[in-house]
Order: sequence, then structure tokens, then C-alpha cells
Amino acid sequence: MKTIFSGIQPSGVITLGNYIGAMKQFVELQHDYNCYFCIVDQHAITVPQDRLALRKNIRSLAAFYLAVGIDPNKSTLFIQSEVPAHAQAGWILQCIAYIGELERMTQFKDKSAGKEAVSAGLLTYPPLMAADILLYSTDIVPVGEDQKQHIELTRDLAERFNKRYGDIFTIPEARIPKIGARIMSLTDPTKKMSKSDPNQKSYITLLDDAKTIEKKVKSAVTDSEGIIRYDKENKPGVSNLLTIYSILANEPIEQLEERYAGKGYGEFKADVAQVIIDTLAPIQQKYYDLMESSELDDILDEGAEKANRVASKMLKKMENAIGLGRKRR
Ligand code: ATP
Ligand code: LTN
Repeated sequence: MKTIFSGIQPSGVITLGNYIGAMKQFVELQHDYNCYFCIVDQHAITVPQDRLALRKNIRSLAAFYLAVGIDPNKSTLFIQSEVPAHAQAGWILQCIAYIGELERMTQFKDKSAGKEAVSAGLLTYPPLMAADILLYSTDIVPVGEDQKQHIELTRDLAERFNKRYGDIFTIPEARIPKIGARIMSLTDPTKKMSKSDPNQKSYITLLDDAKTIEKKVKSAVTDSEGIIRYDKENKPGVSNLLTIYSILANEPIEQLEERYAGKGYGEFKADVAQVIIDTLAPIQQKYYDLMESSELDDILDEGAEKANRVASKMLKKMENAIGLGRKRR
């Protein structure tokens, strides 16, 4: 069975973008692959985080993984900082990576732009992500479009390591959904929807209630043409809403265009909001039940134990290949 690894940062409440671009795939893939899903808290601290909020977001993300349908009997769910091999392997891969290639990462450029104090961790984030992936001999990494460049760098680092020190890493591949790989911001449909966007109106979180969802969709930026058709270049706002509707209702975009021919944005937006509300209601119900239970801690303990077993073996292989430490008897 092939192996899948993916991670999400506990940097805020999960958005509809995270759900459509990443989590929805995870749930479908877990039946056919050996899956590891990680709460990448060490990645989250590359930008400032409030201590209490971070703790809360970690637990909340774990509950979301389960609420959307990750089955702990099929998949391994764990917290990155509870598996020390990630940081250790991340260090080794930092020593394989070149500063120039890290500076070229668009996520680094975006997140550091205009900031006075940028942490070194923001620059060395991709080798840590490479460690996450390579420690589990991952074949496939399901992610949204924005992570493609990081997976390409992971492949480069793995190939460089293999060439220098011997073939120990599997070269992973990104798996990016054909539609929904980049859900856009509701307030600026030329930017991706992001949970750390300072404008809360730009995203829908998986915990938003019906009224909030209605309001946010109603005020989503569109255009003045008044026609509901998919045209990403000229109508990014309407195209984004069509994408969301199509994926959540499982209906082709062309069919939606036909149904809404001659109808106005008001009616269309009300229906988009309803589809989102209907999708999120059962997830929210499960989420709140899980947050109350102790089941969550048992699952995370078991996940960390399994991940530690697998990851520490690969870390040893890496250290042996390079010549770190002593030869084990
Ligand atoms: P942050 O704003 O803190 O950087 P984020 O919302 O971009 O976070 P991540 O934790 O970095 O989310 O991403 C988790 C997964 O969700 C990744 O696979 C990423 O590609 C995917 N993803 C994030 N935003 C979107 C989006 N707008 N559309 C589709 N997929 C997305
Ligand atoms: N960089 C990713 C989160 C992430 C990840 C990973 C995704 C960290 N480690 C390993 C896939 C595999 C992000 O910002 N979305």
C-alpha cells in the first residue's frame, strides 16, 4: 500500500479553503492508502502565535480532522512537536538546502513582505516540511495549489541527499485537486482564502454559524456584469463561488451555469450560502461532541506513538548515512 502524508497548521480555525483544497481529499484517500495526517504546530510558530490560542487551535484542528471523517483506525493522526524526529531531520535537511532556493519560495516572500522582523524559521520552513514528508517514505502528498513549490523543493532535497549519501528517501509526488485547489478570498478574489488573513470577512471557517455564512457570502466581491458564468480571469469572484458550490453540492459547473441563467447574484449567493451551511452543520455537530470527549487525547497519544516508531527509524538511517554520532552496536 502506498503512503500518504499531509499537514495543516494550527494557525487559526480551519477555513472552507483548507477543507476543499486539502481535508476533503484526505477523507477520500484514507481507504486506499497508508495515511499520516499531522497537526504541524512547529510550522505555525514561524510567525508569532499567542500561547493560549495556539494550544486551543491544536486541539481544535485534531477535532476537525476527525469531524470531517478521518478515521483513526485507518489513518495516523498526530501532533508534529510530539515526534522529535521531525525537528531533528529538519535540521539535517536545512544543511542540505541552499539559502538561495529557500529565498525563492513564494510563501516565504509573501509572508515576509513588508515585515520588519522575520524569523529565521520562516525561511527554513521548507526543509522542516521536507522532513515531515520524507520521514515516512511518503509516495503522495495531497495539498492545495499553494504548496506545489514546497513539494518540488522536497523532491530536490531528497534527490540531493540520495545522491550524496545513498538511496534512502522515496521521492514524493504532490496530489493537487483538479478543481478547488485554490479557493479565493471572498473580499479579494485574486488572493487565496487564508485562515491567517486579518480580515475575517475574507474567509469562512468551519465553525461559522448560518447567519455569519449568509452575511459573508452575501457581501462576497463579484462584478457588475450580472451573469453567472465561470470565467476565472474576468469574473474571479463569481467563478470562486461557482467552484465552492460545484464541489460541495457535487454538481458540474456547467450545470450550475444553466440553472442560474437569467437569474441574479442575490438568489445565487443565497443558494451558495445554503450549500455551505448544509455541508458544515454535521461537521460542526461532530466537532463539538469531540471537543467534549477524552477520545481525542487517546487518538493523539496513539498517533504520536506510531509516528515516533516510524520516524525515528528513518532518522537513524539518515544519521548513519551522513556519519552523525557513533556506529550502533
Ligand atoms: P496560513 O494562512 O496560516 O498560512 P492556510 O489557511 O494557508 O494557513 P495551511 O495550514 O497552510 O492553511 O494549509 C493546509 C492545507 O490547506 C494545505 O494543503 C493548503 O494547500 C490547503 N489550502 C490552504 N488554503 C487553501 C485555499 N484557499 N484553497 C485550497 N486549498 C487551500
Ligand atoms: N506547508 C504546509 C503545511 C505542511 C505540510 C507538511 C503539508 C507542513 N508540513 C507536509 C503537506 C505535507 C502549508 O503551509 N499548508
